[in-house]
Amino acid sequence: MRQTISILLLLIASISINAQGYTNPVIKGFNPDPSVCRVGDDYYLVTSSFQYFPGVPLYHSKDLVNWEQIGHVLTRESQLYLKGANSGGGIYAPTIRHHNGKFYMITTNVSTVGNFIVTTEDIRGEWSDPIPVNVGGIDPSLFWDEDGKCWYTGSADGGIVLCEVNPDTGEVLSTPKRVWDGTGGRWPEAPHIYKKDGWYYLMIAEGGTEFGHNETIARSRYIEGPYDPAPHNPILAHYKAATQTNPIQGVGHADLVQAHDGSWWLVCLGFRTQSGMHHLLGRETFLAPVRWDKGAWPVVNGTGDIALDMDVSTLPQKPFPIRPDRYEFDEEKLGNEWSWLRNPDMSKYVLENGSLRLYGTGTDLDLLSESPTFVGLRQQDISFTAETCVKLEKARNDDKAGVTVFMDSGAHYDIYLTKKGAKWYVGIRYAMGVLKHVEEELAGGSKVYFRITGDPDFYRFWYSEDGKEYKQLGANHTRYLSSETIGGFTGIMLGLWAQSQSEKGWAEFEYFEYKQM
Ligand code: 6LW
Repeated sequence: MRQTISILLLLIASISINAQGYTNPVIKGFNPDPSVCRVGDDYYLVTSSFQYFPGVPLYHSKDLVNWEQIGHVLTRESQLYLKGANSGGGIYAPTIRHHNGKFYMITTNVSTVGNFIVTTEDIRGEWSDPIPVNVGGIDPSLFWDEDGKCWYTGSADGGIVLCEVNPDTGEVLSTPKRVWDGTGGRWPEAPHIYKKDGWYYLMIAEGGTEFGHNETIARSRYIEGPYDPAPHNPILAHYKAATQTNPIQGVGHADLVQAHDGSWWLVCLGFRTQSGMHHLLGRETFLAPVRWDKGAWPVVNGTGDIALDMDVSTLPQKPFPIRPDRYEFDEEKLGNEWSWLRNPDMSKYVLENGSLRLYGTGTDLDLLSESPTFVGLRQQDISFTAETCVKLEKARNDDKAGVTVFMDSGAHYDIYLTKKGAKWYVGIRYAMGVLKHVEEELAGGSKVYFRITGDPDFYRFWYSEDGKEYKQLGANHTRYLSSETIGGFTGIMLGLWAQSQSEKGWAEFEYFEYKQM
C-alpha cells in the first residue's frame, strides 16, 4: 500500500512539473517578426523595430516561455541611421543565428542601406558595424549547410530567393535564384531554411501580415530546389472559419527551433484584436509546440492554430524578475525596455535627483525627419492604466510636456502641461493625420499629475493637481489609432515627451507607472 501511494505521488509530481502550460503572447506589445536561435540551453530572440532606437530588441530565455530583454543588437548610429523613418520604414524583419561561436543578425533598413549583417561573439556585448549584403528585398535569413556553405534566403519581387553568401564579408557568391513562390498567397516572405532527416525545409509566411497571414512549408533534397509544398499547408493559420473568433489573429512570420531536450517549437507573430477587428498593441511574439517526426512534415500545436492559454508541456520553466510597475527614475540609466524615436540626442535626457529631465526642442511629435524629445514603453495590454507627474518649473512660454499615446507621427493622443505667459494650462491633443484637435484648461501651477486609462474601445485622459483627486480631461476611440486605421508595422508606445521653442526650458518627470488592468 505504502509503495502504491509513493508511486502515485511521484506520478502526480511528474505531471505537475511537465504540464505547466503558458500564456501567449510570450513577449507582449510591439515585438513583431520574431527570430530565435539556441546555444546549449540558452535561447536568443530578436524582433523588428522600424523607426525606434536602439534597434532590434534582443531577448534571452531558458525555456522559450519566459523572456528577459538583455539589450538591443543595433545600439549605434553607425549601425542604425533612421532619419525620416516612420512606422513603415527603418528596420524590418531580422534573423538571428549562431555558427562556429559567432552570432549573426541579418536584417533590412528599408530607409537606407537595405540588407546587412552584424556579428558578435559576446551576445551581451557590442555588435559589429553593418556588413552590407547586396541582394534586394526584405526578410533576409541565413542557413549554414553541413558542407560549411552559408545560404541567404529573402523575399524579393513576389517570391523567395536563395543565393550563397560569405556571412563575414557580405559577399554574394552565387546568382540569386527564385526557389519558391509559396502556395499562391500574396506576399510570400519571411523565409527560413532548416535541414532535417536529409531534407531541406523552406518555411515562409504568405497572405500579408494582416488577417490573411499564414505559414507554409515546402521541402527538397537539394538546397536550390525544386521545393515541394506540404500537403497540409498552411501549417499555421487563423484566417479560417474555425479560428475567426480567436482573439489572436494574423499569425505568421515564424521561426522554428529544436530545444535542448530535442523537442521542436515555433515562435511567430500575431496580434490581439480589440474594438471589433482592430489592433493597437502591434504584432506580438507567440509560441507554439511543434511535432516533427522523422521524415515527416512539422505539425504546429496539433491543429495548426494557437491560443492565449496553452495547456501543453513545456521545458522546465525558469521565470525572470518581472518588470517594475513603477519607475522612480532613480537609476543611472533607463532600462532596455525604453525606446526613442529615430536617432536621439541623448543630451536631452538626464536622470538626476530621482527624476527624468527632458529638454524639449522645437521638433514636434509629428515631424518625421528629426528625433523629438520622446522616450517610451510599449503598451503591452489592451486594458491598462499609466500615471506620471511632470514639473515645468524651468519652462519658457509655450513649452509643453506630458504623455503621448503614440502610434506614429501624425497618429497620437497627447496630454500635456504648458505655460502661456504667466499662466499654466493642461491640454489634450488628438493628432489624426490632418485632423488636429486641442482642448486646454487653466491649471493650478507648474506641477501636475497625469493618468491615462486604456480599454478595448477608449483611451481616457485625466489630470490632478495633488495626485489624489483626478479630473477627466478627454477621451478618444482606440480604433482611430489602430494599425488597421493608420497602417504601418508598429504598435502603441506610451511616451514621455517635451517640446520647447526656446530650447532653454526643461520638464521633470518624477515617476512613471504602468499597470495591466
Ligand atoms: C516584414 C514582413 C512583413 O518584413 O512585414 O507583412 C514586414 N510582413 O515579413 C514588417 O514587419
